[in-house]
Amino acid sequence: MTLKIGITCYPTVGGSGVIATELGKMLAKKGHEVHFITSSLPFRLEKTSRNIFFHEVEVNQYAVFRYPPYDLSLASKMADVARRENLDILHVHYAVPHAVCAYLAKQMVGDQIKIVTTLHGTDITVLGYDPSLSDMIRFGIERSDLVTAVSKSLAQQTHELIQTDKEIIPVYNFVDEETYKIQEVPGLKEELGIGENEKVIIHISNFRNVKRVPDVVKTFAQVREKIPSKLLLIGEGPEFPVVMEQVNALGIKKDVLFLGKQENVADLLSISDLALLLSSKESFGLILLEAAACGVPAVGTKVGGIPEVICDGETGYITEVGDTNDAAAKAIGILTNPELQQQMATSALNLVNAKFHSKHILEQYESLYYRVLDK
Ligand code: GMT
Repeated sequence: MTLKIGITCYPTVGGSGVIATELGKMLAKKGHEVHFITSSLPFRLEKTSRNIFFHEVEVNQYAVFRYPPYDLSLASKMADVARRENLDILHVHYAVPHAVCAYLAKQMVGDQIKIVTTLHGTDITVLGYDPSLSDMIRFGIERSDLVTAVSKSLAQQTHELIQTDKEIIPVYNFVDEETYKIQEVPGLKEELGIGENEKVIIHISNFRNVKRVPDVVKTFAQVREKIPSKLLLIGEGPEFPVVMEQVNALGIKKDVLFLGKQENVADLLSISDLALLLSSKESFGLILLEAAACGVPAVGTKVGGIPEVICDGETGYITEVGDTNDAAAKAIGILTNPELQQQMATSALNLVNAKFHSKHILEQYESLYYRVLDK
């Protein structure tokens, strides 16, 4: 039986936006009708295709409103689309404000529509510490008909931090295996000024404080002393100037490539030998999965969901937050041992297929939709 599903996410925000959009695309391919209800076209939704519809949330700028009420406009749009299109499900990504808006919409249209909320991390591990928000987050979670989290760790953290008994079902993130795969990208290393014999280390993030990008640079500086290598820094965000200054101060400017926001992440991963994600908070770390799918081992920190994505000693290594000496030693261990690097690449691919395959994750979401609808 095919379903009519409304999806709301932050269309421009990293991993959660990517997962929501890719899930919508896969559901549509399977014959479900998918309605994106977002503030702008999700960035991975290049064009609308069969079974995919986009409903833009417009915020009114009436003079009477000092702050334009985005949340109310969203709830009202959700209710409008749900009624008009006869939606079965509103699948929202993030408890605040999206689950709360969905609840408001449900109050407007009636109980037959079910709310599925997926927690991605930031709303719990960052906003959850704010006492003025935690009640609202709990409300959004508890009023949802079904709640998922992108890792077991996030599900557990939510129970502890938000103090809720609500069942939270871990459903892992996934990648589009058509895009993220082992492939040759001839000429790209040369185009970027990287020597054939140089190793490539990659870090991709939004340069927020929790990503600890300065630790990535410190780790790279140690690797570079032992191995000819380049660091690719992809993305941008608040810590960007700090990192630039650090790179200059360390005198390693010629070996660090600031590439900013990039569309062709799979290509850049294809020329990479190692991914680094040394965050202090990370519910999953989608980039680690993208790297694994491209056969790139990773070194990541022992926080949140990272140890669920990196299989320590098999697809990469886990290190303590802030221990850049250990991270560097582990990186050097991989980069100086081609046999180990190859073994880890193979294990990473096997892990993606066994634990995170998109087909399997899609089936999990579908069966949860049927469960919540009692079908
Ligand atoms: O990491 C961010 O700042 C962005 C945020 C997002 O909304 O995309 O990422 C969260 O969701 C991703 C997709 O589920 C996860 O891969 C990230 O680990 C998670 N970020 C944090 O937990 C800090």
